[in-house]
Amino acid sequence: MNYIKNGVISLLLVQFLKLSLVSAKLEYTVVVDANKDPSSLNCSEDAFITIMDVSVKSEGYCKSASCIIDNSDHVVLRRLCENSTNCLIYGSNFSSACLLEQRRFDLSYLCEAPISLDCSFESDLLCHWEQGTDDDFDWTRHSGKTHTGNTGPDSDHTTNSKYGFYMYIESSGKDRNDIAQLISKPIVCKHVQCLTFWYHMYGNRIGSLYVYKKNRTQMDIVWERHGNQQNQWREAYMNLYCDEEFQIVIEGKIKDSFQRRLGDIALDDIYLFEGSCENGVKIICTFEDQQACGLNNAFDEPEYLSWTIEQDMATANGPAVDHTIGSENGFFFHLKSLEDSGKGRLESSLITFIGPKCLIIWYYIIGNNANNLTLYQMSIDGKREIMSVHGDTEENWKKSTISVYIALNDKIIIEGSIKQIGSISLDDISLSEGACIGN
Ligand SMILES: [Ca+2]
Ligand SMILES: [Ca+2]
Ligand SMILES: [Ca+2]
Repeated sequence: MNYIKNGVISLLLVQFLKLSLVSAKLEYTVVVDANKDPSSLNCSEDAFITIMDVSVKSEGYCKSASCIIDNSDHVVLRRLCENSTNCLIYGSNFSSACLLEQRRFDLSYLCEAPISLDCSFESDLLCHWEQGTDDDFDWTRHSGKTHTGNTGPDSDHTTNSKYGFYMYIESSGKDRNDIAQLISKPIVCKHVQCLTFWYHMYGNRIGSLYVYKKNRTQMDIVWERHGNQQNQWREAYMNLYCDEEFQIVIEGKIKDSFQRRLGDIALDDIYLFEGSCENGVKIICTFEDQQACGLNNAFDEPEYLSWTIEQDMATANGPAVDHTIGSENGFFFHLKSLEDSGKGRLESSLITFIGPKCLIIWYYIIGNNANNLTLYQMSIDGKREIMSVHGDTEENWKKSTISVYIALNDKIIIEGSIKQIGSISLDDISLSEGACIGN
């Protein structure tokens, strides 16, 4: 939890988020001819002109290969048009020598309009998302339960009620491996953007949910989940790095099985903002970069054990898959004792990210109820327990949600205690603005 580094930035970004939008762009070309009326460059009301290219047409006296438009004319063009929604270009505006005889050239420009890809699906317009057409079926907008029992959510995520809408893939009547895609408007590239949304994947025969980053030549998987994720809405978040324009494709896929379909996958509350997820609304520790996220082992008592970052512990008394990506390739924090008993303590860095926060932690305890995981908040007034759980017969990833009020320079302490052979694992620890609601 790199609180010190991210704290101030996080608070600023929260303020900034409401204003942060991505852009959609449309490219046009006009022919500018000095011997005719002025040419007009037009964008829609909320879109701004960017000059892309000025190239001399090949016919006439002016040979494109030999005619290079002076830099001063590019400057004039930009001054006349850029950051406006429309402008007029006269041939007489230009002074490049090669344009003197035949003032005729192509001018391509871009209309760039801010759009938001945020969508709660409460309106049937799907915001700036569209149904894919190169797929097998469409996503369905729906409220309340889906039409098939034992799969799908009972309510949407935004309103947590049967009146709120979400999108889902209706699995009944579909063929195995059928896909349905939701595709965003093109996104003008920024260094990094954070995409978050909530998904619901409940049922025995749930297929897969993929997010792709699509550019002109390829589609890359940036996020994926497979199979049953229990009857709850879960949050997905991913950084989208880019060096060119791209679209986001969210794809639901029917399970590769001949059994009756019971795999309704749902989606709600998409949110895209500039900056990385870690610096934005929340601090997230997935351990996928194999960094400890500001959590350090405290060896202040001699018998204390060490937490380590691991993956695929299937054969060594740990989870076979991590929580973030549900894969044997995913990483998590892990504590185990080779002896019968032991304790391991992790301490966060000092937190400067103050105020009411929601702390979420995913844990996996192997062993019986003698094995405990306890969280403390360490403040100037001392140490206070904020969560305590122990192992049970159901070994899987479980979630704990804790509302905390963080004061300046508080620390979070995570203590695992193993008394029976087994282990404790942690993944996807997040700290986000405000008390926990609807988690
Ligand atoms: Ca909704
Ligand atoms: Ca479709
Ligand atoms: Ca992980």
